[in-house]
Amino acid sequence: MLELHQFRHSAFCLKVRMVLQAKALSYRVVEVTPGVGQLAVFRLSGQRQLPVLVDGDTVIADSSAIARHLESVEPEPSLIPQDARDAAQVHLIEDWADTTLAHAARLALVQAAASDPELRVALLPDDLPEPLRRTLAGLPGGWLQGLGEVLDQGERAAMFTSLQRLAAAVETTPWLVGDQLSMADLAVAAQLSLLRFPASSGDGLAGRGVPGLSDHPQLQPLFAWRDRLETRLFQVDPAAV
Ligand SMILES: N[C@@H](CCC(=O)N[C@@H](CS)C(=O)NCC(=O)O)C(=O)O
Repeated sequence: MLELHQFRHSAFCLKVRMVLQAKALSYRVVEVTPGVGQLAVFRLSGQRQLPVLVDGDTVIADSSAIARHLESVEPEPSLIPQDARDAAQVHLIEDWADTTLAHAARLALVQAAASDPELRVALLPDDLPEPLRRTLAGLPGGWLQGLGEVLDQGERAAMFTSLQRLAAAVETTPWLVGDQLSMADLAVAAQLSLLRFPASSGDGLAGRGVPGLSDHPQLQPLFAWRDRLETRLFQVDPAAV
């Protein structure tokens, strides 16, 4: 059986789960603990990032490489259009979602978690010892912001404009490219999970997200589109959100 090594709240890992679900493939999930667990990931795949897919003797890192592998293992339904122009657009949107959107959404979430202890705790791995969990919850706001990069106003505004345009697009059609589900839809929907958590994130997180974006009226059509896609793929109960 296919084995997906993942971090539970990683958007790239969600992207791969979406591909597996879309293709109705059976798989087993191996949850990796950030830090210590990545030693085993390195031994397995020669690098430390997740997702990693194990398919028999084949070990593949990187969500896009995994998606291409799954496309060859199970061509139906195809997530890469036959038409060359559509295929090029899918590739560009997937690349944008995996780089520009992923970067901005991750920083926006880190900033939101810095000032929200509940969000911070909900994002921690399940197997973290309780005393450490309590310590992290009790840290004053701003501790995460000191850790690294900050999303500047220009980057946040650029992300918002892109999301606004996508929101307008999905009000008229359910597919970002062509007339069927593609990698473009899955790559964008997966990264949106960082801005507003989907039902599959579980009770502590579902429906929560980055203030100012997750609750912005103009972006609601986009989150509703993502929720419909999730429901279709995972058969989750929308009432649970
Ligand atoms: N391009 C990679 C990006 C994967 C990635 O950034 N994974 C993050 C989790 S979301 C990771 O493993 N971070 C831990 C690290 O870099 O040590 C993909 O598409 O899979």
